[in-house]
Order: sequence, then C-alpha cells, then structure tokens
Amino acid sequence: MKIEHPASPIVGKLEGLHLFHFDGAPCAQRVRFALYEKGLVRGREVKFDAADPASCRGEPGAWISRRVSLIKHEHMTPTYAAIHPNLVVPALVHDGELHLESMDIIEYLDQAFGGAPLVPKDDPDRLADARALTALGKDLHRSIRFVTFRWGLRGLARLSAQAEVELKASLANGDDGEQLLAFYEDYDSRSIPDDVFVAHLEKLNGAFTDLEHRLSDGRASLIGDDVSMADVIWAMKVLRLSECDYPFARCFPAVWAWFDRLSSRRSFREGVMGKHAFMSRAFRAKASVEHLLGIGLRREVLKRVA
Ligand SMILES: N[C@@H](CCC(=O)N[C@@H](CS)C(=O)NCC(=O)O)C(=O)O
Repeated sequence: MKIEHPASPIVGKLEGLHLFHFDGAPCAQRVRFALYEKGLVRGREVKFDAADPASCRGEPGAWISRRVSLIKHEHMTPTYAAIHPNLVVPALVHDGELHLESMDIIEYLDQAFGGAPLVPKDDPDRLADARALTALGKDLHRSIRFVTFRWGLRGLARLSAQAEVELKASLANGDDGEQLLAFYEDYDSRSIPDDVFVAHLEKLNGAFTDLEHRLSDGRASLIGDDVSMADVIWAMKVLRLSECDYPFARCFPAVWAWFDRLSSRRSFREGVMGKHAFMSRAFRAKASVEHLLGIGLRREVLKRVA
C-alpha cells in the first residue's frame, strides 16, 4: 500500500531503497526474502531515524538497512509512528515513496523489479490459489503472535508502565490496525490465558494439516513448482514456530521438507537469516532447555496432533 502523504519528514529525502525492519520479525523477513529474490542485497546499515544526506543516499543493487529495534521499542517512538502509524515493521521507501504492509510491499517489488515472479499474474488459477493461501497466512499472523509470545518470548516481551504510556501516545494518530495496544495490555497483566493460547495453536495445527495434504502430491512449492508469495508468507511462520520447537519434522514431514528446500535458497540464508542467525540459535537453545524441563511448545503440539 503506497502512502500518499507520509507524516515523516525523513521519507521524502530517501533515495533508492530503504527498508525499516527488524532481523527477527517474520513480517520483515518476508520482505527481505523477496528483495533477495529480486537480486537486491542488504547494503549499509544506518540508524532508522538518520536523515543526513549521506545516510539518505541509495546504493545500486542493494537496499539500505534501517533497523528498528523491537527490543528497545524503537517502533513505539513518535519518529517511527510518523513512518508507520500502526507501529509495526516493515516499511519500505523507494525513491521517496513510502510503502506499508509486507505482502503489498512484495507485490510492489515484483512489479518494480523483474526476476522470477512471486505473484503468478499470468495464470489466473495459480494466482487465485496464491492469493487465498496468502490471505489465510495473514489471518493467522495473530495466532503466531500469541503462540510464540507464550513460548518464545514469554516475559521478555512485556512492556514497562512507561513503555505502555508511550505506546498509547504514539498510537494517538493511528488506528491501531494491528491491535498492539489491546495485545500488550492483556499480555502485561496476565500473560496469555490457556484457552486463548490453545485456540490459536489449534488454528495453526489445522492450517499445517492442510499444507501437509497439499504438499503430499510431490509439488516443490505451495502452489506448484515455482516459489510464490504464498511460500514467502508461510515459510516465515514455519521458521518462527520451529525456533520455538514446534515439531514439524515429526508432525508434518512434507511441510518440513518443503521448508528445508526453501531455506536453502540464498534469499533465505542471507536475506532472512543473515544477522538473525544468532538470535535464531538462541531461541532454539532456549526451547531445547524447556523441552528437557518437560515443558514447551513441542509438548503442547504433540498432545494435540496425532
Ligand atoms: N500487517 C502487517 C503486520 C506487521 C507486524 O505485525 N509486524 C510485527 C513484526 S512481524 C511488529 O512489528 N510487531 C511489533 C510488536 O509486536 O510490538 C504487515 O504484514 O506488514
């Protein structure tokens, strides 16, 4: 979605491609995957709010990385709220034009930079299938948030009282389209209740049962043999859940084999993992310890998936 009159004075100054992102955020990982699929690699790192002429310059064949730390809550600051009124990553600026919504950004990149299409425009059936699977992936974004905050992040993601006040102030001009405020208010006061967690987990288990069935005909990718936008959105869900020890190999072997193929692409290894590799290992190590203690997501899934 292109934003016509961005509130931020920084946006109009940016030349070339600038991505506001966080290494561990699945929504940003999707866009980095697509950028690499288009042959656009990670360029220099600049502070997300840098506006001096040197930091605003673009780089041919690359995108400038403007990392917005979700850990330090930089996405909840007034400066970032002027870029993304819903206070979430990613946001992409291309030659002074602001684009929001990860899947819209991927469609935009597909149009703007050739390469193998991620949106299969020439085949109406595959296009409809890709759009339906992508829409389902978007719907389940909240379920990933509930499940992985319960097991991956736990108390680490709670906001201080001060941060909650700042979040409210920064959202004053947005519509909280991502429901961050409601989520953090509940989360901070009583963690994630069991029934809410189980409902979200069951939605995800159901969706992966369907993907397993879809992939069981031997296709290489979700809507045929070529990688599409549907693979992009679903692969990041598998990555995030597998970091929390969701037992894909055991419960959904065809999904795991598909993910293995996709994650060997350069776009995944460098675009998605790159600087996220260390955090990813840390999440996996934490989940292994939980497993040894007889708790964790693996156990919750195995209780419910045969
Ligand atoms: N619909 C948005 C969702 C963006 C979103 O939810 N981003 C998450 C990271 S995956 C975020 O920034 N969350 C901030 C937080 O949890 O505080 C998109 O696809 O771009």
